[in-house]
Amino acid sequence: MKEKATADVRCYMSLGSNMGDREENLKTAVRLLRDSGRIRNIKSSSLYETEPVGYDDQDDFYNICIGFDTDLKPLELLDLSQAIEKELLRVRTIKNGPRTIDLDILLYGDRKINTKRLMVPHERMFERAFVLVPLSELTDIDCEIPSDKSVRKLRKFTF
Ligand code: PH2
Ligand code: MG
Ligand code: MG
Repeated sequence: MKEKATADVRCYMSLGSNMGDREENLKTAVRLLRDSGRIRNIKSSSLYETEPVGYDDQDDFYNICIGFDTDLKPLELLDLSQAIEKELLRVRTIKNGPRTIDLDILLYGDRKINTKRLMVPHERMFERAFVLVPLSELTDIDCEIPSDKSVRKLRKFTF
């Protein structure tokens, strides 16, 4: 019997960069997600410049959020994200510190996932304006947006 294809799930991700060519890093990451062939109908928020949250002594970030459909399972999506971070030469040094690229899974359909490797919804997303402001361009989110750090809309983001 032919195996039934897995249905696509709508997911949301936050992407950030504060090292090197920030916009190009975001573009490369989104293209690599698309070129995996497992991610469809990608819609991006505008591009934002944002003050660092958590660890202050670093450059401002460029942040976007994207929404897409995928047949990847949550941990497969995490593996793909981490492979892309590796490809863009992300080196993990300081926690919350500078990075060429960071891809965080925010929402995976309406699933709640609580494993050692992956928490969905993302555990800190509701404390972060740099996530919530771009995300609110893509989907209705009913929550308060913190205003302690600046989140400045720059322009439309194309990849
Ligand atoms: N990512 C962090 C910590 N702080 N601040 C901003 N503005 N943007 C980020 O993407 C970001 C951050 C950890 O991943
Ligand atoms: Mg992050
Ligand atoms: Mg991360």
